[in-house]
Amino acid sequence: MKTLIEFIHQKQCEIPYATGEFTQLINDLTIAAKIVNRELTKAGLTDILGESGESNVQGEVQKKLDVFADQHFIKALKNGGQCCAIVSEELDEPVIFDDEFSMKGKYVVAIDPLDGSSNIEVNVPVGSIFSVYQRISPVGTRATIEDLLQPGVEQHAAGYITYGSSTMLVYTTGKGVNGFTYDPSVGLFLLSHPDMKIPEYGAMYSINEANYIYFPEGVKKYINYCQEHDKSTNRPYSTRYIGSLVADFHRNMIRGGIYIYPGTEKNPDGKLRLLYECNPVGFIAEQAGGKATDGFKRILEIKPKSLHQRVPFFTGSVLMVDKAMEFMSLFLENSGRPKGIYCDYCRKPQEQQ
Ligand code: P6P
Repeated sequence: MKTLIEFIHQKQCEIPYATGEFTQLINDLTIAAKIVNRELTKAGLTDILGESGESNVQGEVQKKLDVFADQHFIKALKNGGQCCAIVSEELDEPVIFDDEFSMKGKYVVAIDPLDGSSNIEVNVPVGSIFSVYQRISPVGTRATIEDLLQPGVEQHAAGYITYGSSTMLVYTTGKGVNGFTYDPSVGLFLLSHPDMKIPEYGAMYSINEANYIYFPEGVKKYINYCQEHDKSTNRPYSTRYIGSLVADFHRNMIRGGIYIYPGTEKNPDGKLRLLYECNPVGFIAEQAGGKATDGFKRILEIKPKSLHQRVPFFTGSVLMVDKAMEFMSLFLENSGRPKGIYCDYCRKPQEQQ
């Protein structure tokens, strides 16, 4: 079995910027992942469960493990010296290092340190998600907000760690997707899933149907399409929704399927964050032969306007995402907005908009 570092060194020639710094950065991320994994596996036994008493920028109550994971990813990236700035789901403001060592870092990182953490106390898989960009601002200076607001097409790497029945690192540097399973007995990530590809079709759709009445008409019609068992084609759809993006997406990576978190009447831009959820997962999806859109356009081409910007998210098997997009395009208002999505703004008479 090939270790992660052996794999990166072997691929070094294929990755133009895979200098030692890049290998170091990926290694820094895995150090934090190992520490988070250790705490997760004993979460039920130590006083690490429960709430930190704080809330994050999402307004979500932070679990103690959220804060723990955030602190360790930031510490690992700072100690490694390759990263000059971080945007994290857990922090309102970006971390922009101003020590000389860190300002020489070539990369900036967007992270969701512990996605799906509300599932921890019920022992459901959670994940960490990361997205890596080369900085735009000069090396040796303090990073700027422009370094962090780059579109997804500029990512140099993206990955997730899924803390499930086994802990896996899945990542891409734009040359395909590879999966590594963690062996705690030796403390190493070992290549277990080389050159991962999402099946172009699958039988699973993942969406929180409790929000059905608030979905755009196109999403409702797509769900109905999945549920209609057409005897001639015998479409064998099932629905699986874990409530943990990384776990739902990883299943779709292996078996095929679609994950949808659409805009709703209450939240027209949906729930998921562009920088540290949709861009990295979308990069992996595309590199594995899948697709990632907001229902209409490619996620990776969206120019971020703010660090914690939300976007509707449709990702997974290419033919399933295409079918869902077909329904989204069929049901549009004259304004071009998806039918069935309203917000206070667009409810106002036209002259006020
Ligand atoms: P809901 C977790 O909070 C998360 O960001 C994703 O991991 C997950 O797919 C989604 O939100 C669950 O959201 O509204 O269905 O509970």
